[in-house]
This record gives sequence, structure tokens and C-alpha cells, in this order.
Amino acid sequence: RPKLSGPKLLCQIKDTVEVTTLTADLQPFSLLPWAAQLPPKQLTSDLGPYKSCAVVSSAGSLRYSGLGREIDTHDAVLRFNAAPTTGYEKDVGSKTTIRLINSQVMASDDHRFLSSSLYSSGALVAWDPAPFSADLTQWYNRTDYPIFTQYQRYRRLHPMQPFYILHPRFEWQVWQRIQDNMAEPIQKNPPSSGLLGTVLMMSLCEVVHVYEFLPSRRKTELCHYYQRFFDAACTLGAYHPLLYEKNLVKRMNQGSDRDIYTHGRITLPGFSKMNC
Ligand code: NCC
Repeated sequence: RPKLSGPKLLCQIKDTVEVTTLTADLQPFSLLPWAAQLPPKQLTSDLGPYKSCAVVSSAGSLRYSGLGREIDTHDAVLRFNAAPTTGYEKDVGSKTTIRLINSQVMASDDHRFLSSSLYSSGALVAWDPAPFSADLTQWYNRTDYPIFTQYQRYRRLHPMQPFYILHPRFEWQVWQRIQDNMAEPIQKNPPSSGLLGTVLMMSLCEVVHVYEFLPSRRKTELCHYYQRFFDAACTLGAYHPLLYEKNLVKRMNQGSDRDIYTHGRITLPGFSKMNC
């Protein structure tokens, strides 16, 4: 397979990936008593467009980066899972516009998803590793973690906070882009939240800056900037095809290699600013 150039790759993503969220009118949800808890409209028609956006990975290399001020200058900031800002403002900033969470975070007791104030700023977007090519009904009956029961509980407790669930088609469309651009077969597990959040922001923003997804000179085995836990697999991947994701993002980067080295910063155009 010929290796696509960065701009071609960007256009391929724009043309084949659709950021879709679940709405109340979709089957099987429309037939369920709690359907009205789902948003009436798509995330992309409710949020944005934003000019400049930041995607803040949770990598340990953000620690002592001093990037907080720069991150907060963006019009919208996306963060992941249980990544905090309190106490880490200097390095990661304090603004949260969107928080992308996996279903494991929603379900596990240690994250106190229903009660912790960590999740209360900005809009929430949840996703669950749905089985490859399964339809919505199959997935609904066999989610990886109980995303739907937790969603209903959260909505009852925080009815005013915008809260979307990604259509599983989206994660596999992104997965397909990775596979089609790699010479070898990659694992049939969905991409990490990092790449899903990056593509999500490309659909909402004119320009997207991703921080420490491609590690800077601060590269470390510290897994997260907010935890004393060391594991190189956090940066290199195990379950998720993370190394392939990073390879792809490196090819799409429109910023300089120096930006990566000093700031761990990648610059990507939003879909609306691409000439395809
Ligand atoms: O670790 P996690 O990811 O929450 O990190 C969010 C995103 O940041 C990028 N990252 C993180 C650490 C690191 N050293 N380098 C990085 O590049 C990745 O792109 C990552 O996606 C996830 O993707 O949802 C993930 O979630 C965790 C975990 O479920 C949550 O943190 C909640 O505890 C997964 N860890 C485990 O299952 C043990 C992780 O595999 C993926």
C-alpha cells in the first residue's frame, strides 16, 4: 500500500470519519424509557465552532512542563478520563471545555464518577470499546462496561450538564484509518481516547494543538502527570494501537519537530480549514 502524505491522510480522515453521538431518535434507544435523557442533537451541532483548541494528553511528561498558561489561551480545551487540573494548573492549565471519558472510568468505584467534582466542568463525552462492526442493539446488550446504567444515573444527578455518548461507528472509522495506513495488521481494539479526542476536536476547531501525545524531551516512564505510577506501556500502548496512532499523528503534524521536542506540541488543521 502506498504511504499517504500528511495532507492526503488528513483529507482521508475528514472524508471517511464522522463524529457521531447517540441521540434520542436512534434505535434501539428510541424504544427505551430513558431515551429522553440522551441529547436531542449531535455534539457537533451543539458545540463549537472554536478557533483554536487544545487536546491535553494525560502523559507523565506534562509534569513540570509549565504549559498550563499556553493551554488555557485556547478557546476550548479537551481532557481525558480522570485527569485533574486542581494542583496541576502550572503544567496543564485549568480550563476544561470537554472531558472525554471511557466506560471503565464511569463504572469503576475508585473514580467516584457519580459524585466527584472532577467531572462537573464542561461537557462530558463517553465512549465504550464496542465490538468490531457490531450494531447498536448488539452493543447495547453487551457493552464492555455498564456505560448506559451509569449514564442514566449521572444524568439524574446532573441533569443540566451536557453529556454525549459517541456512536461506536466513530471509533471503528478512526481504527480503519490507522489500519489502512500501516503495513502490518494492527490489534482489533479501538484507538485510545487520545486519538479519538484529537479527531473529535478536528471536527469542532479551526486548529488543534495536541500536548504530549508525541512525547517531548520530558519523555518519562511516569504514566500520568497526576499519579506516582510508572509503566512505559502508558506511552507505547498495549491494548490500544497507541504506537500506530502516534505514528499517524506524527505524519499529519503541521508544526515543527522542534515544537514536539520542546513543548510536546502537535499542530493539526480542523476539518473546516482543510482544502481537500
Ligand atoms: O491513561 P489514559 O488512557 O486515561 O490517558 C489518556 C490519553 O492520553 C494519552 N497518553 C496517556 C499517558 C501516556 N503516558 N501517554 C499518552 O500518550 C493516550 O492517548 C491516552 O488515550 C484511554 O485511552 O481511555 C486510557 O484510559 C486508561 C484508564 O482506563 C483511565 O485512565 C482511567 O483510569 C487506560 N488504562 C488502563 O486500562 C489501565 C489506558 O490504557 C487508556
